[in-house]
Amino acid sequence: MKLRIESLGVRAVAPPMKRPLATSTGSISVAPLLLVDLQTDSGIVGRSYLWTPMKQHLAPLAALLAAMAEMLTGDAVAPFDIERKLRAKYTLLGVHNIVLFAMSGIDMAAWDAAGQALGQPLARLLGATPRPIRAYNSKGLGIMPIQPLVKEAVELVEEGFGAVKLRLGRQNARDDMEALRAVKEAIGPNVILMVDFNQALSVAEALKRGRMIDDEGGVYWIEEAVRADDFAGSARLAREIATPIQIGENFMGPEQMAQALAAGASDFVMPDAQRIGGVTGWMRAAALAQGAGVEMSSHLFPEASCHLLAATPTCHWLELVDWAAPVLQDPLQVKDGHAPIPERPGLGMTWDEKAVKRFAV
Ligand code: SMN
Ligand code: MG
Repeated sequence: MKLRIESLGVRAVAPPMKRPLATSTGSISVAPLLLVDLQTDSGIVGRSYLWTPMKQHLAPLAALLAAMAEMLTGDAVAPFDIERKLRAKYTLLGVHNIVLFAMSGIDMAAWDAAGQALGQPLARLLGATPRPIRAYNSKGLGIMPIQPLVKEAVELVEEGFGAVKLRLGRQNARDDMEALRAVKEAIGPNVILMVDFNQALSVAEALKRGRMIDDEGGVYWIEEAVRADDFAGSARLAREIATPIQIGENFMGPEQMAQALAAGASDFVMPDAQRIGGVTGWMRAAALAQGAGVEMSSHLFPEASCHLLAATPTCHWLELVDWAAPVLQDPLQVKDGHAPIPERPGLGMTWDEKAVKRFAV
């Protein structure tokens, strides 16, 4: 496999979300995505996509990708080499946030190209056999009135899942607890329920609500109760709250995940492929979770994450959202609460070009 990078194409799309989502940070109803096409000299095109919460964030991310592509033209499609080069070029700017997102997008597209060149799905490239990965339905269940919330909870389970995630972080703790009880009752005791505060709480408030959730019982994990980079505060929660504490979607690279693990910031981790450094960053993070004996789930990007979780020693849960499905020719399927890993080479994603045109921004 001796592919070289010829060029990089990026296209911005914003397909509507079937189930809009209100979190404690605001509401989203479209999925702003940047579709990445890594053109190689053999004709193989490596594909990945990146997500941002607002359409307005796509242009600066696209500009970064274009700048990186210029630095990589003619280089081998070798993800570790690409990582080393880009980390060196961006050290003085800071390998964080959207710089890291752009690097992750290129990394995932490079691994996809490698998979295509070898005719193997990414999971196999990583040394794992494709198998169904246990998934929770993470669509919807935002901060909304009880009646539609309860209806949506039932619908999400009926889509064929044994686990769903409820967003919390209302002004008043009692209102959160009311929503939690209503959803628990609607889905029954056999469906697993995670809750996600999206960093809404102070440490004191998180301790208070965490104790209320402990008393209520039946919650599988409490996600991002406090500011994502407050590892000390999160560690206090993990010590004092019985319900497992989950963080990780905002880990900026494996280095930050190492710091969180060292601080005992959570019981579980859930890195995001775009923030942890793509496939390469994920595999380094997976070794850290193995060393710490901590279960590791994914955040968004289910198409890539199912491959990654298959190769993760402490594989826990795949977060299933369908935000990219409108622009994919073969969206991920779910059966009996599991996502089967497609046998198509690489990440197995091809764009539905008609839909890409329709949802272009
Ligand atoms: C989340 C992430 C990104 C957008 C909306 C909601 C949430 C999750 O934190 O974990 O799914
Ligand atoms: Mg979350």
